[in-house]
Amino acid sequence: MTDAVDRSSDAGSNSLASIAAMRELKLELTRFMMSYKFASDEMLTKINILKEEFSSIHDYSPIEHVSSRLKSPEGILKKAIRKGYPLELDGIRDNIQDIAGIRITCSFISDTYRIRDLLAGQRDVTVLLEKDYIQEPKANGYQSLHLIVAIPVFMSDRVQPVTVEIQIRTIAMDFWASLEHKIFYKYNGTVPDTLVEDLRQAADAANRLDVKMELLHDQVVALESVDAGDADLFSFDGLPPFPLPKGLLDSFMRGRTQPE
Ligand code: 0O2
Repeated sequence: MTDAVDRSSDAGSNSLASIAAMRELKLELTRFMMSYKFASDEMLTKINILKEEFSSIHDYSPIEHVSSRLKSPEGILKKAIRKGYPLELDGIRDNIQDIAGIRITCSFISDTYRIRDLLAGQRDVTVLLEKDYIQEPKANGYQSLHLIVAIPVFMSDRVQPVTVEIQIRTIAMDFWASLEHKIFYKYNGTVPDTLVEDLRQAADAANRLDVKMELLHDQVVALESVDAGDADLFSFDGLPPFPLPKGLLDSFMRGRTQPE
């Protein structure tokens, strides 16, 4: 009788312990996923600040479009199994660096590097890895600038450096990559040779377009600065005249004409 009572109380405390362990695991998993969401949000804020600042101060923004995604827990697990990483949170955190991903689409090739420099130059951003598939495209023609950055996330009880993958590319590169991605999945990864070659040629064409568009843009900018001449030169007592960016002038003027 006492044995039976002891056994049932053992079973009771075991199941309580496993419920507590499961709760703890759930909490850890939630914290784990949230840390990537927060890191992504922090990076998105930085990117949006740059975008807004450029739009209001300069005449155009080098950032055309920004998107982000978080890998699902299933996607993370699949990748960890595929790559043979240890199936525990610390191992996954150390090995899988694209749980949070941000894609920035720019107008011109030089803008991709400009954005890279502006983000990498921020004090709390550490670039852990850079892969320049623009300078060295992949064999299939894929072009993009990839950064793995770490950013500190301030939680209630800890500061956690969290990694984010940032892909920076032009509109033409993005167009190519999304079509290639669709084709790759349509053929389950085994794309017919003719299509592979067509894709490579399309990537070359996209690159030529990028180069041509940037040349055109540079010519227009050069013309604009000749036209502007000294019109935008400002001078204060004792200081030599200096140019004020046209965007800033425009926003001053807009502010002055708005009713109080
Ligand atoms: P998703 O859902 O887009 O994130 P990794 O497997 O990430 O550990 P890898 O492959 O060396 O290591 O990383 P790399 O080269 O930096 O590529 C990672 C991501 O770049 C991919 O993520 C794609 O988004 C993109 N990418 C790389 N190569 C190609 C390509 O040939 N075509 C296209 N369309 N995109 C590419 P995932 O993991 O594939 O998925």
